[in-house]
Amino acid sequence: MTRLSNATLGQLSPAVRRPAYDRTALKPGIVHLGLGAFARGHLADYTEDALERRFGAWGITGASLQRRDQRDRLKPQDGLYTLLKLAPTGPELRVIGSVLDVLVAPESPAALIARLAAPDTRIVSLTVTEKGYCHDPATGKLKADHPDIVHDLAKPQAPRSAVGILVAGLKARRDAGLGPFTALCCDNLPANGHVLRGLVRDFAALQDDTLATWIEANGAFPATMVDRIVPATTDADIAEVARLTGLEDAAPVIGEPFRQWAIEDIFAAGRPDWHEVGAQMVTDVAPFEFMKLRMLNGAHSSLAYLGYLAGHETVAEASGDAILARFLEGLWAEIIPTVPAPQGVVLADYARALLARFQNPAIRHRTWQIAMDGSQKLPQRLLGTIRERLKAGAPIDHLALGVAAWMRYVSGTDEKGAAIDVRDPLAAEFRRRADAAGRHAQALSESLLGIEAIFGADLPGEQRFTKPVSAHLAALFDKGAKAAAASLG
Ligand code: CS2
Repeated sequence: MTRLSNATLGQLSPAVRRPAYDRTALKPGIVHLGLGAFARGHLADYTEDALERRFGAWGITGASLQRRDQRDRLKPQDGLYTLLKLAPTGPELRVIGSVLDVLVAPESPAALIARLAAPDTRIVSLTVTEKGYCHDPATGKLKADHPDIVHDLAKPQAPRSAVGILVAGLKARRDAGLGPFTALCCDNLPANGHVLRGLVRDFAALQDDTLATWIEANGAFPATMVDRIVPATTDADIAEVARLTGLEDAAPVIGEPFRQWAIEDIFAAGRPDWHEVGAQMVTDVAPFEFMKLRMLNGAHSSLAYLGYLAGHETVAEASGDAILARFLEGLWAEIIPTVPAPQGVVLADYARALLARFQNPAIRHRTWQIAMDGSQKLPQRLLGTIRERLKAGAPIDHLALGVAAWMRYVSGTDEKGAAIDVRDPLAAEFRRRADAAGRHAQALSESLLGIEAIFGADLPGEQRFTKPVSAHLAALFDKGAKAAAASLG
């Protein structure tokens, strides 16, 4: 089968939308760190729309921070790839042209730093996942003892971490007399722009105080809320895209039709006209962020743990299970009073729409994928909500079951006795604690609650939290996930 590329674009099936601008005239303006499926299904999709609407120098240079496979798949395709949007009513296809090139940081850190320092680079955006920020998830502070940070301080010209890369790029720009680029965090972190600004400044200060001061005075770190459900691409997806488009594409992206992007409108050197193609430019992202992280991601994680334990492979299956769907409704009822509604949004409607998105049968989003990296996700997805509920003296039964399900999951064995492939930077720590506690719910919950990087110093001493978590964990061990969820009524 013929491979997708500039030369073969004309052979695409007529049903596929393709770049409606002169791609040969597209110049780079954005560097994106962590060019995975999500960024290609979100930032690049919005940018594609913006380019079609008003052409400008906003081509994207992707950078992979670890592996070379993304570059190896996209290079032979001249950066082109298919976005397949799966609505319950049927597929929609588009080939995206906004990605011009992909660099692999470990192969040539100097090339990446040079691109960051190029005068035409105006935005450096990031999707490097929660753990990619080398910070303490409970406090948002840089972990100066993180191996990648230790490495980057010793070798600032060959950085491995996203923060080290940003600082190397900003330093090169300052030294060349250029202004900074805007660093645009597109990960699901709380107050993501603010957190990134602090991490970059603190890392810079460990090298050079004057650089930290320059970044503090001139840098721009807008906060964002990003949303689109984009599961990892599978071989079956690749085959389906080839069938639908008529061309082979080694790097398609599969996502839901829904997308949302709220951006704090503070850019150091301009931006694409994303606001003309659906992005919401706002002065305060916080209400959007609380709504999304707490209601979507909080529910996603809780459902991923309970659903995985109950034997459901995907979010659609888990949320289609009547008991777990009822659990989600109870969970949202606990979360909603902690969320300041963004203007014009009715949170009960948002919750209803979320359930429909989760239940989209065309999207195969694995519970196992969402269950990954819980240590980095729990604080902003569930624990902040729990703290606020406790302060208000409000019940937290459903939220506590979400936390207990995470504990049951990281104990490492499923309800049939099979091993769970727990992926998390703290997986070895969980293993040690689970081995010591066995299936003793109170011992295991006490032990895991003692991990300060997740639960902080306050929650382990809060009996209104620790008691229900431990009781739910006992129920999960004794009766299983579905019965534990059903018992909440
Ligand atoms: C998911 C998110 O993998 C996860 O943890 O909860 O990737 C989620 O699909 C996105 O945030 C949706 O915008």
